[in-house]
Amino acid sequence: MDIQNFIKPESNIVILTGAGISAESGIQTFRAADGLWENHCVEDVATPEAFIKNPALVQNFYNQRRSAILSANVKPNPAHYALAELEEKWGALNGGEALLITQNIDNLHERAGSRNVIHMHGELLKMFCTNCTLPMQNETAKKYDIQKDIDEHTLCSDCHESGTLRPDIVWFGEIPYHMDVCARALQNCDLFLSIGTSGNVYPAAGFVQEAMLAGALSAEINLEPSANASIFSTGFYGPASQKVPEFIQKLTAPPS
Ligand code: BJW
Repeated sequence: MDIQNFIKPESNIVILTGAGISAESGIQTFRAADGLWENHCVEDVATPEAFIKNPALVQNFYNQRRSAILSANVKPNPAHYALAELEEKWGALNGGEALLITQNIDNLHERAGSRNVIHMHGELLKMFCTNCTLPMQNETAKKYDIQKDIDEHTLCSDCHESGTLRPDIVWFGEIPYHMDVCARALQNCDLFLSIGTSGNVYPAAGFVQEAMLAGALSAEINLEPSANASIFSTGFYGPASQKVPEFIQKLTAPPS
């Protein structure tokens, strides 16, 4: 299917990215290889219950991943740059809007130049204080930048308690951020593009259905068909660094 010929002027695009877009930048995907981190199932480390039971273990998981994304080897790849260029050009070319929603907690979209990024699962370089935050108010909590490790001695600069800071990550059972913005964009979307996500985690995995029920076309770009591949209008399979720039080049080329 040639998506380009179906995109009319003033079309709105919603792009959802997952761990696969950052794989070629040197960041391991969430469910990579055996799905284990130091013999713990990754799903079991990314929960509020795990944090209450063993905060040091959970902080260690995120401390390691924070230092990994800050390492000199980790850089945006051509897929991140192509999306930043799309954001910059789309309004002028088409008159519509392009919204980037990422499940990723790294900062590679911003480093590639994307300005308007929704981090629905939070950000690894931010933290908040559980003592200063009302229960279930993670989204509106005061966020602090963090580049170093967090441990039981890290002090909150506001309440001066120690051991109360946690990474600004949406864990299983918590409500993802900016759901209202996502729902509005999916309602008004003409093309939904999903990149590098396995389609296992909701609500993100259900976005394709929401967009299609509102009349959108949809495409996925992934190494292999995702868990909900059969729902998409079309799919392009291969490394994101190659397939995303190809797709965006076609989408933004003048009609022949
Ligand atoms: C490449 C590539 C290359 C590789 N090029 N591609 C039963 C049924 C349905 C739902 C539930 C259920 N039981 C519980 C739930 C809800 C639960 C859920 O979905 N659980 C599932 C496991 C079933 N969801 C939640 O709890 C969410 N909250 C919620 O639902 O609240 C209720 C609510 C919602 C809305 C409104 C009101 C109320 C919260 C989910 C939070 C997820 N958090 C995590 C961890 C934190 C971040 C972190 O530590 O990294 O977010 S989980 C983890 O999965 C992480 C990711 O963002 C997320 C998605 O993973 P992703 O990105 O798809 O990565 P992978 O590794 O799975 O896949 C990578 C893909 O890339 C693969 O397909 C590769 O092939 C591909 N790839 N290299 C292109 N080079």
